[in-house]
Amino acid sequence: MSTGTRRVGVVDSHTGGEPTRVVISGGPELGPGPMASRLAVFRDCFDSFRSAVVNEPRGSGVMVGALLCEPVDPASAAGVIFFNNAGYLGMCGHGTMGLAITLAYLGRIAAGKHRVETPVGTVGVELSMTSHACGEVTIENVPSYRSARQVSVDIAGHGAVSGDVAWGGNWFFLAGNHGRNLTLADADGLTEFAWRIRQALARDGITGDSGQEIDHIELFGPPKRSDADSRNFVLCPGKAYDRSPCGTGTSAKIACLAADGKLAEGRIWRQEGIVGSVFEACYRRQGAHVVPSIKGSAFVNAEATLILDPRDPFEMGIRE
Ligand code: PYC
Repeated sequence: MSTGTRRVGVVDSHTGGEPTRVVISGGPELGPGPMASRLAVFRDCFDSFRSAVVNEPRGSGVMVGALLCEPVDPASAAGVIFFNNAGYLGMCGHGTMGLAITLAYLGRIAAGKHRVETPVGTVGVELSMTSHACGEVTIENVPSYRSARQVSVDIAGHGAVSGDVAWGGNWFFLAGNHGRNLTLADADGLTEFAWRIRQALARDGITGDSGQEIDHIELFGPPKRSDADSRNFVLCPGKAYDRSPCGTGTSAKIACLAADGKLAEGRIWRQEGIVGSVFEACYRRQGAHVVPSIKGSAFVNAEATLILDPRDPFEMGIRE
């Protein structure tokens, strides 16, 4: 091994088919501030580390990274910053479930309720006694809300598509009447279609609050499973689609259902994702917002040491 080689400890898991790679050692030192300011340090000073962990040849477009951090509040179980092939995420629902099951695997948390600090707020995680057997984790997400109802955008080669704009820890455009069949076999076609929606939103200046980019597109259709209420296809910022039903996307969905009076407080919504996994969601009200609880299953599937060798031309991953 050459001088300057770095070793990075990771634990991989998947939540309903969507991977999470938690960096448990060897990550950059980001200082003591809240997760939002540590994210800024990560992005400004150590972005190549993000690429090294999730991009090819070690990772892929679908991989979501999670940098495990010391929390600000010692009562929290952990702090975390989520990232992917394109950049950084405010929150990540499947990733928080993956982090919780990883911390349990490492013996750092036990069954019960815990708090995890993220760049967009502190979230709750709950592991049951049986979590080790069935991988079940419930997260209580940041307050979520719909900011705009049925906004219409013209999609090249398709026509108008209307959808809601909502916050669930990331910004989403949620469309139901799009005329597409949500099948895994058509993942490429759905990806191109959702990407055109994202481009049209940017072109028309349609954003989340304070001009924040809507970087997640969520299409809905009828469920295939008899135990689900709806099926979705979620396109993430780096053009990979979420294999899980998307925790922040499901939060945004129930915020919209609540705003339309279609889902009462405490009632269960079962969201099926494009590969057939399901998240179970409900909410409690908090002023004008809803606080979503999302339950899914996550499993650890690898524990590894990444080798960052300065002789390797792709030491820090393949980047644009
Ligand atoms: O589960 O919130 C989520 C998520 C966001 C991007 C990928 N998964």
